[in-house]
Amino acid sequence: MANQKIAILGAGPSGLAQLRAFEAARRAGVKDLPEIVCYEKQNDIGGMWNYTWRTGLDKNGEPVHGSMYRYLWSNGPKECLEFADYSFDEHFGRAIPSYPPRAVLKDYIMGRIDKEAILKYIRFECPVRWVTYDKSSKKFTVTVMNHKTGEQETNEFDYVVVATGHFSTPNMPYFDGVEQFPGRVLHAHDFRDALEFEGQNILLVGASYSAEDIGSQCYKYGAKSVTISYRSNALGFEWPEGLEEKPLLTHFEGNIGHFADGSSKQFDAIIMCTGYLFHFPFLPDELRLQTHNCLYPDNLYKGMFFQNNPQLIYLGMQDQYFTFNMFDAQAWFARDVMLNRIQLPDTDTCRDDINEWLSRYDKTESCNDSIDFQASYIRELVDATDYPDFAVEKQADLLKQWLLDKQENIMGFREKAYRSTVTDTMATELPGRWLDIKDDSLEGFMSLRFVEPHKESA
Ligand code: FAD
Ligand code: NA7
Repeated sequence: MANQKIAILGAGPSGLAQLRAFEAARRAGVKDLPEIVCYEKQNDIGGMWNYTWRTGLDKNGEPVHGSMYRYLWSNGPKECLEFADYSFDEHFGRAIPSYPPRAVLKDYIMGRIDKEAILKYIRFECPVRWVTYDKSSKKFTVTVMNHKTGEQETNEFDYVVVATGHFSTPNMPYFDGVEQFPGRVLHAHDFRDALEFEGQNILLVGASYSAEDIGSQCYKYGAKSVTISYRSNALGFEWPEGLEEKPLLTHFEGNIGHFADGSSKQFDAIIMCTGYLFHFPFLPDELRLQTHNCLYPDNLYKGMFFQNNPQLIYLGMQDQYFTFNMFDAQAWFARDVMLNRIQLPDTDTCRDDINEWLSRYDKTESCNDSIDFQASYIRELVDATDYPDFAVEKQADLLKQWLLDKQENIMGFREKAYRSTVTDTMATELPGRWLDIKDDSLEGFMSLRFVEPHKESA
């Protein structure tokens, strides 16, 4: 192993999980570890959780990675993303509510990183430009642009772990007349501050997490009206007055949007909440994962190992009910394959296994089925490694409750509290309505007077 080299592309939660997995092995006394280099486009760790005010291009002229915005609060209970080897209690030293704002979650992610042990592997401001594979040497060549030196660098690796995320390159549809729309037209990727839309009539196209959350944000921060236009299914929540759903937008005439049901409305701004493209501009076709946002991308054995070349490993490419702990489960499994502790089966057996998971996925009908599906995927990975066991099935139950809570009150679900499956600690409650708490900073949130949960909800 010692003379093996591994490239990790990206230092977001998935890339960090991979670094942490090797670090855990080192701490457990494994001596013969491979050499690791992690290339990161940004100048810090944290991936999507780094808030940036920039849109378009970054200071180096690279596409801005960040899609997160001010006032973003966790959209799922923190109890369902808790690291099994680093609890919220360990980080904060006391119980906090179940839905923290972005800065609080980022603080938690960063808290687990032993900076001294991990940062030395990361090369910041080094976007990966190109990756090739040589069949005879069985090695990858990775070329990066080092913006710190202004020079390109090329190195060879035995494994490449792609952890570059998939919520960064906008899927931007066209609607007739949009080019004449007189107001702002942007994608959710470029949305930064809901206050920009205070007093405006805004149209959100798309009906998934981004539309739900950006719509709620804009309502919270004073938009005059929010209209969500859906293509397949409405989100279907009981929205407060001022927020409504309409079927698909057909076209614009000036600032008037027309919808499939024949209705129309005047808008000041349009936000396309139409999802993201899987975009790997640094990969040639034969190495490139081609998929859409789903729970089991095809051609990935165990959701990670590229069928055409299992030395190429993709982390975090699934749509995500579970996040950080799923990335950990993947990273530990991937590490054990790279350390030869787990042997990958032959190509046909991998294909059969992928097919088996895809056919299970085909049978999922409801959101609850999807949650169970992802939980069983994680269970399989966790059972195969020494990642600390955690109650993924109980977390799946919490996610099902989360869905019910959103149905009950889409503007108030973040006031609910859940019990940690890792430490058994019951979360505290927010001291007031989520709608009324406007400061999303770490300091502001941690200085709130959290309320001990009522006995019955505990
Ligand atoms: P990312 O976090 O996207 O990190 C990828 C990293 O790769 C980045 O640091 C990027 O700079 C780097 N990179 C990209 N291209 C290159 C390149 N060519 N060369 C070098 N480096 C590169 N999850 C939750 O659990 N809770 C939430 O509330 C939540 N809210 C979300 C809200 C929004 C708006 C979005 C977009 C996502 C949200 N998510 C949420 C999901 C989020 O994507 C995951 O939590 C997590 O960030 C995924 O980690 P990742 O490491 O796979 O990808
Ligand atoms: P998603 O979950 O991939 O959803 C994309 C949505 O956009 C979905 O409702 C799509 O409708 C809709 N869509 C896509 N193309 C179109 C067109 N052409 N017209 C109308 N509607 C369209 O992306 P999100 O950004 O919501 O969420 C991604 C992550 O970001 C998530 O993890 C969050 O935590 C934050 P469909 O249902 O396919 O008809």
